[in-house]
Amino acid sequence: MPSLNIRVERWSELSEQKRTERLMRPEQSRSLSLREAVTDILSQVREQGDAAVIKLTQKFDNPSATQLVMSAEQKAETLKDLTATVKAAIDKAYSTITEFHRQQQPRDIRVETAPGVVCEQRYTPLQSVGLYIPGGSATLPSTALMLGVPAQLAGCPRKVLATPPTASGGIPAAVVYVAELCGIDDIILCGGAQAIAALAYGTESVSAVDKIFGPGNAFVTEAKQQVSQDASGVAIDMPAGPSELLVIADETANPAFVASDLLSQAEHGADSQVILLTPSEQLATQVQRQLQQQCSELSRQETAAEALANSRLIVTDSLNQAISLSEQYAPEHLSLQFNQARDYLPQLTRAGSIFVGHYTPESGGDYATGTNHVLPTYGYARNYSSLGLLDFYRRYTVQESTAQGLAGLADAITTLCDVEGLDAHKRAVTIRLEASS
Ligand code: HSO
Ligand code: ZN
Repeated sequence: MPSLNIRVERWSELSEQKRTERLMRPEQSRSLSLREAVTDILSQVREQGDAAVIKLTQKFDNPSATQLVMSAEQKAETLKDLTATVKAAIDKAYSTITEFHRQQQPRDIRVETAPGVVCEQRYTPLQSVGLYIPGGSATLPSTALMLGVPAQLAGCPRKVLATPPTASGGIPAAVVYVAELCGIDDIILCGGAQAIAALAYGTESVSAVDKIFGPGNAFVTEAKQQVSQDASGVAIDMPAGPSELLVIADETANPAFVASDLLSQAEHGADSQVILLTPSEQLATQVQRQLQQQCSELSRQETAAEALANSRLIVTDSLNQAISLSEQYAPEHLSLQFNQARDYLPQLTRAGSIFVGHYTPESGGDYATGTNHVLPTYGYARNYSSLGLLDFYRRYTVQESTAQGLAGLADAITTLCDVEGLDAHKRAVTIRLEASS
């Protein structure tokens, strides 16, 4: 294996410009040609429905595709490939993820805000949700769990899962099994922008959904963005991009553990980004050595090596400096490998998900600790939340006032109507005051 392109750098020795560069994400392609290609796919599906989706599926995934919805027979046939070991692993993950998400159930509230005036906040599950599971280089039954479990717990009446078929038309048995566990109504065998279009606009065989969830490649992400801004009225979960991991570690960390975590995210894709921040130069050098050694043993070593070329091993002046740089970067995953790491949690709030201590590998959260692995990337941990049960509901309000209640608020309302110059608004109040006096 060739030597990896990853250096140890001291933060204090970097110029201002280099510092900015070091905390920058790799360029995400939202090129004009990508945007146009996606717009074209969306309009084909909007105009020609199933015929367009099937044609695109034949072109990109399965040359002999003839229908979109997976039949009961196809599901049964696929499930024959499920081994007892994989089934047990999925059952375990299903149980921890369900445990954690069940506790996130929102509660309605009812408040008397003034005498005779009651306000309520209620939650209702989204009517129909579309769960997108990427295909491509890795099959992701874990992502199906991360979307299917909260959709099921929220009680969304219609749940559709879309995933691209292989060239021979199949999808992994593990994904079909997860779909059954989570009570998915239909599995749609298509991927890419055409799948997002089918979910957003509906076709003859797929009815349009209210919200689309799930990660995907640049086409899927671009399609989600475009449909969320057009007249379809569909919502999306979050802008999601390539995987990221930032590790903060000190001399108490095990360099082999740290390197294994960095590689676990690097193997996702050449555009993944992994960063180590440490006040210990010795640790940084040991991790560099470990990366070289462990990477050469991976089946996806080329992908991991490409991702490592975008990655950084940075020596900071102190643990506190590492913490403030992490807050600036706002990583998708943040791993804390130093003693008493929990004590630092109050200072670390800008991350999608935090992994505390030497024995909490990031990959634990990808599969089975119970947290959700659909997380904000690209610095969106500044202002977007990690996916959770609440994302499968919508929140709305109710208010009721008695005649006396309205009388008590009348001065405030009518004065503000005058300030805004809105007579009809004011009249709707005074007409009632007159009627009730
Ligand atoms: N780390 C990925 C999720 C994943 N890992 C799925 C393995 N399978 C993004 O959070
Ligand atoms: Zn992962």
